[in-house]
Amino acid sequence: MEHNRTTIAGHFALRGKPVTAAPVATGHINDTYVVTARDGERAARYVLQRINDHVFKDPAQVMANIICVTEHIRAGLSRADPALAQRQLTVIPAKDGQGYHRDPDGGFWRLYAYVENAVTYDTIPSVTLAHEAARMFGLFQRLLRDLPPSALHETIPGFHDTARRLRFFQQVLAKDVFNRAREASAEIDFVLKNAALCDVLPHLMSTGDLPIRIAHNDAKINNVMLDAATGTGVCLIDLDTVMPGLSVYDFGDLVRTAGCPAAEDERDLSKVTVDISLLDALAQGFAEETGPFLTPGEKDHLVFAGKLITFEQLIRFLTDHLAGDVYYRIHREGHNLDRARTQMKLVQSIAEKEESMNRIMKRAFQNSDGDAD
Ligand code: GN1
Ligand code: MG
Repeated sequence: MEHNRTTIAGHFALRGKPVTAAPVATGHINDTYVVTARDGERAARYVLQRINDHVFKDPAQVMANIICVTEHIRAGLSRADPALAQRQLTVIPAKDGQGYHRDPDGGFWRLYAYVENAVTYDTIPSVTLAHEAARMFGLFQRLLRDLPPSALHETIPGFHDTARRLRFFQQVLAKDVFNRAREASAEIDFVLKNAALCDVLPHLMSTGDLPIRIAHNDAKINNVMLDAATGTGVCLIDLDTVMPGLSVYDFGDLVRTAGCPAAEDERDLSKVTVDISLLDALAQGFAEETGPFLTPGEKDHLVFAGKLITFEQLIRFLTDHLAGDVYYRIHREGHNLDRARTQMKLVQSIAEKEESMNRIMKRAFQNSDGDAD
């Protein structure tokens, strides 16, 4: 059912009266609107989102996580960089004090203050911004080091359990309800042949080489806001999946989305290759913040995680294509298959360049101040 978005926004403790709510076409999961509220002469902007409760089964837990993490980050920054602390994502509570509002149909809505004078990029525009984006994900890890992972709910269980994703893929493939497997046979074969990739990180978690930390878990390039004028990092957004995880997942998603200049759904696969100068910038930016505390096991698996997270994303897009596009919002027929093909090409490119990429990572961590090794 359609809901009047300005009325929904009026249920939150914002300043003034919401007058407009314009849809924003971004993200594959939630519905997003920019709300303008007027208070006499003054106008302020907010971001209103309807949380997808098919994907997030317990939106109240999602909001509890986000409030916990944003408050922790703001407190952590308040002394070192008070101006930056002011520009962090801020949840505006509902008038009843909750972190969300429920509409009459039971839908969950939330409101954030709009982060002004900041931009996001769907593809990476320069090595300078790649460095800064990776530094921001590193800073995120650093600021959350003293928050125990157990403080957060696991809002989507097994989110980066690639073996579980693979099992689900196999179930969907066995049914092939839409008869789409035939045209995707190359991608299906690739997934099945590379299944062993799924087992590497779980083993290292069990030996303690990869500690559980708080991770963003959706570390796409367009989830970092950069100052519109200077390009300096402002904050991370889309904190829905912030929960216990691995630091290498976040770097891995950066390799996927910022280590290659092409879009996630680029159809010209000749453009889908790892750019070593971008990888170098990502490595340096991430090492700058995390060098002093990442374990040797983590440092050694950052590039592998790039391959794995891209492989996982291949599995997820391909599964959704076979299942009839039920999870990711699509904008054209075959969109999920296109996305899957792009991921497959990128996995192949990472595999080809893996050794030189690992050398770059090693150098970046050796050069970062306070290296603990
Ligand atoms: C989804 O929220 P959005 O659209 O940025 C997905 C991520 C995927 C990503 C692929 C909760 O993220 O895991 O990596 O699409 N989020 C969820 O672009 O499934
Ligand atoms: Mg998301």
